Amino acid sequence: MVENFDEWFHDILEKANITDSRYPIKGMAIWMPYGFQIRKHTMNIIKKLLDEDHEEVLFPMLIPETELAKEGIHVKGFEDEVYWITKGGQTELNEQLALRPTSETAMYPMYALWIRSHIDLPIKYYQIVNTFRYETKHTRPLIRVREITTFKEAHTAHATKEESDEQIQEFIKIYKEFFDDLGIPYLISKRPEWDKFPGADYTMAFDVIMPNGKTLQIGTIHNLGQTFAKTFDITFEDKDGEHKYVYQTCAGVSDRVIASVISVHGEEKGLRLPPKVSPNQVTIIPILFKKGREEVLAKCSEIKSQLEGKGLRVNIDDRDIRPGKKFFDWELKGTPVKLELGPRDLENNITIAMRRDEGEKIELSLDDDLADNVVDLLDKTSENLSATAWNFQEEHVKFANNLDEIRELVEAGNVVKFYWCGEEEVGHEIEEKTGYDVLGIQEEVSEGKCIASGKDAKYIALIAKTY
Ligand code: P5A
Repeated sequence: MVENFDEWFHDILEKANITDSRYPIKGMAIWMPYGFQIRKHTMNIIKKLLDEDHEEVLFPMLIPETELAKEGIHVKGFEDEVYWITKGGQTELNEQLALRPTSETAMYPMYALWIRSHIDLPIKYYQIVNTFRYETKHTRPLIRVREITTFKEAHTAHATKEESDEQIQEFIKIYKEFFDDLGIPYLISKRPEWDKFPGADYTMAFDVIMPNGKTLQIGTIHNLGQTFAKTFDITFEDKDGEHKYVYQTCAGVSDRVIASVISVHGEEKGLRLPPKVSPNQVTIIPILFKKGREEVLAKCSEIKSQLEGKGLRVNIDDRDIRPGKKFFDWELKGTPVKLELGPRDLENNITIAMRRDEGEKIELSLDDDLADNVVDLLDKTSENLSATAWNFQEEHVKFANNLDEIRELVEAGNVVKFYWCGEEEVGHEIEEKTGYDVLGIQEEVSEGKCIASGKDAKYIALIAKTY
């Protein structure tokens, strides 16, 4: 477990060549090659999951002020965060243009043109783009950025409320699969009224507990009801000939997903990447002496091809530096399995494998089974990283019976469950008295008394320190 998480996170991004935050605009950073690869593999997973039942599109980045301003609640929610373009060259624009903070108001005027009849529904589009938010809270690479470079946003429209509720369940299922693939545990909750997405009927959120006990929101799913449909006049002619407003949903994940992959699995010595997103799943390290050098290198290439034949991503680190330094580097970069091969191993027809998550050395023989054995080590790595992360979550969600217990438990690095009557003022009171954030409702209950008002509890809710 990492001691000083914020410092560790900051350092690892640079040391592992993930991002460089020295770009001269606050909250905007560069994706470096190693980070870019992790990002690519991560986004490929969510794309594949969405592509089964959604279609990818690409909208312009600029939104005319008149469109952005149309939905009152939405624009109110974002008014302090929008970047504006006011000039084209020397010319003042007739209408200022917003850099999208999210794309509802870019997309929905077009949905109004595209949707005519019930046969046009449902529409299930998504895009992966950069969005801009002038965040006023302390910015942090990947966690709170002003240019969200990896904004996956899905936007759907349906004929009925039931279908839109089903879509919410579908998004929940997709996000579960996504985070399961990454070995990232999650807490799912319904956000309180005061923290839902601006313009939504309700918001479901995925949060992960970071190593320091603070939670990070890593995915949100919103049922927009008919609010935007009414604002942007998105109607369709139903089977009965009546003109009706559509029901809409949207769902998003961001760079935060990659932040969580790094943070949840990382440890003092560096990253521990889940094989599914690791740029190299296997790194081969030749141990080279003058004698037998060519033979060892030739065998390494042969092993590489053998593993690639199983669809694995493999690299050979043949840099002219000490093997110890190579081990150190790949430990830092979190490659899941290392294979070491020296002249003596070659003589004995073996290679020494090491799993990044466990660090134990395993002798594998250099025969036809090698690739299967390596795949097996990678599978075990994925399972172990996931199980370790889920155990951490289980150990860090506690139940409190009063506000003092909440404070004690949160300060000790936990997320805390408590009984809540569900009243908004009481929720605010709990947040004010503790200084923490109510994440949301986890389940409805018919027993227990509210921790603050003493009234009958309606829910078990979650409270935590948050990013
Ligand atoms: C859903 C997609 C939306 O914007 N519109 C389209 C909806 N929801 S959201 O909750 O506001 O954001 C979606 C995801 O982005 C994360 N996020 C951020 N990540 C990094 N830096 C930021 N400044 C930032 N702001 C929001 C949210 O946590 C959510 O996962």
